[in-house]
Amino acid sequence: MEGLERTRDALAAAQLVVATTGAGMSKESGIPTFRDAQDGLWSRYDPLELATREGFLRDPARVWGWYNYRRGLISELSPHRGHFALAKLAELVPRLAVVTQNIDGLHQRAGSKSVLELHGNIHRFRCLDQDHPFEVQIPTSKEDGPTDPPECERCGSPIRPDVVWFGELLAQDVLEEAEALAVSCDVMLVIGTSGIVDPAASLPIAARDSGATVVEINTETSELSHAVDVFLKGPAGELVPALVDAVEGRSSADVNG
Ligand code: BJW
Repeated sequence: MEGLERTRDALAAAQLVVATTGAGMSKESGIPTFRDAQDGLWSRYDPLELATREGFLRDPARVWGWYNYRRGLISELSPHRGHFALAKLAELVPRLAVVTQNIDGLHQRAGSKSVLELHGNIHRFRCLDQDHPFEVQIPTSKEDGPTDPPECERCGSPIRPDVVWFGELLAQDVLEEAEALAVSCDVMLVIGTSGIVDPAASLPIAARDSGATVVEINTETSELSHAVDVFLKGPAGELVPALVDAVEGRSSADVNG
């Protein structure tokens, strides 16, 4: 497979590799993507009601209940071979950073050490008005039903998940670090994202414009496919391990002379 070989060679020569991941990375763990026509979250739920500040203000119990349900689902699932392979790849190159849009924490659970979470984390909470952190254990739910959010112990405003909703700014330090990684990496792997949501979607473009080899792994073409150097079509759970196997083969060949 020509694309796999080209990617292997680029990885073998790279000093800094960045893997940007989206919902497709977690699909094989059992977490639905957002925009899949059949079983994507937005085919059943309205993003404006559930993933915006305005939606939360309109119906906090609905949004809080939905996140409790999703957190329960995520807690029962595990990272898959692709997550573990990415953690392994970090041991085979001088430096690797994961920049993820996912809020599920699966990269960390698979052992990835350097993970930037662009859209926050579903297991963390803060208050709506003042961003006070909230560290009380929150029960999960087996059902998607309304539940009132707790109130902030300091200011009384409702508690929300520490994720980034539409129309909200990403944490500035996280975004700046992601942009710095994008413009300085030698290889960027773009795994399982539709490339629709900004500013995450601009990172592969920045990497390409700065001279990186950009490799996309996706089961379908995306908004970013036209801009990448290599498109590897297939599931992350198969292609990331295949890539790591190829790099390991290359490394041992080098060691053996
Ligand atoms: C596989 C696979 C397998 C399947 N293997 N691949 C107009 C009004 C207001 C805002 C905007 C506007 N126009 C533009 C904006 C900006 C907006 C935006 O980009 N909107 C677009 C939809 C147009 N962005 C924002 O608002 C961001 N903030 C911002 O820009 O601030 C400045 C600003 C403010 C106000 C106005 C304008 C600018 C914040 C974005 C926050 C996104 N939040 C969410 C929810 C997080 C919390 C939660 O999970 O509940 O983040 S939305 C959702 O989309 C989630 C994801 O991280 C994100 C990206 O989705 P992703 O990961 O790409 O998933 P999918 O489902 O789209 O794609 C899956 C892919 O996997 C597909 O390609 C499959 O083929 C593939 N796949 N199985 C490999 N096994």
